[in-house]
Amino acid sequence: MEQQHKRKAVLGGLLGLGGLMLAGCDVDAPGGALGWFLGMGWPKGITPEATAMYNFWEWVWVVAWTIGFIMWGLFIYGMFAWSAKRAKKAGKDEFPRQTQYNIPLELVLTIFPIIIVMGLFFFTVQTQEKVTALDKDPKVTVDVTAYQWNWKFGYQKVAPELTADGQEYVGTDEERQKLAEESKVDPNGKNPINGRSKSDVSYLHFNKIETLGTTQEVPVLVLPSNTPIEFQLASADVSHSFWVPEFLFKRDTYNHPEENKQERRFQVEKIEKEGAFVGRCAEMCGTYHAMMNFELRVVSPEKFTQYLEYRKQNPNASNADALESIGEPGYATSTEPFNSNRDTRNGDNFVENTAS
Ligand SMILES: [Cu+2]
Repeated sequence: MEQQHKRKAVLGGLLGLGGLMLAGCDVDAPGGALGWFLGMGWPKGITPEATAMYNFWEWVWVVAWTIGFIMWGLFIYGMFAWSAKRAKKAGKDEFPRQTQYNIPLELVLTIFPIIIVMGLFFFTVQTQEKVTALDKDPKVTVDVTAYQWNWKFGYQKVAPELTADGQEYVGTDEERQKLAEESKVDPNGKNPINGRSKSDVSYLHFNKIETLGTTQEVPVLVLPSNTPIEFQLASADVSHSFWVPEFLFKRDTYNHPEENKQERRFQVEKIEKEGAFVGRCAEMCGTYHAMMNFELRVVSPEKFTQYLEYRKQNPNASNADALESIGEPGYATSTEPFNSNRDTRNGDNFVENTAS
């Protein structure tokens, strides 16, 4: 008994150690032309989470192609080596030696796929845990509200190291948040959903500094580079999905995310590249779903501090003004707004940035 426990403990320890070793390595994917080919058209990621997924994606292809070539090789070899024609020429029977019920072979053919599936499973979980982890100590928390057919971005919290006055910035608009809270109860007493009003928007977040997308203007979400960021997602109507292709990540925006058992938060350790990146809605949400674009504008932390300060000091100025004040293009450069007027049927629903 004692012996058995010991053996179990040793085995457990070894498995744990092996797991740790595997979990500790995040091996770079092949580069160059091979890397490009194995990438199968995926964009290069701009966050450590995206890089982890990209590496995993490429290594899965390495394994898949390797297994593929082995199997094709065996298949083609078998076709020629044991053809009926060849057997006839050699004066042998039509059929080669039959090997069914070969226990060692069948064991190999059972165990190998199990090992492959276990390996894929292990690395999937490992990558997924890294990507969805909520332990990245965010310095900026942004609220993302999706609606048919645009986006609203708001700054919920910014850490002291990124503010001009060195104080933590809390952006919640208490007044509107209180109004939203009151919407839980229908004043006429008609509360059909578990005693709550149909127009309950208490789950939405309202901030003092917000960027709202319109038909004329693509919303530009300004974020600092090299900073941990948390996104909190929600939808004001149907389900949408927040997708920045360069994050290699998307997540649905729900209404009442908590009640719907959805995690509205996700974090990135940092955005490693500055610039403009198009963002899209990735959940079919109605007529103008395909036009529900936004732009992620990644600027240096210093510029971000100036941007935030400008918006704090000039609550009535537009996002474009704030962007221009830090020497950035005022409007989206990665995508264009579309006219969502349903009368436009000539395919000419492309409009210039005209908000100015
Ligand atoms: Cu949508």
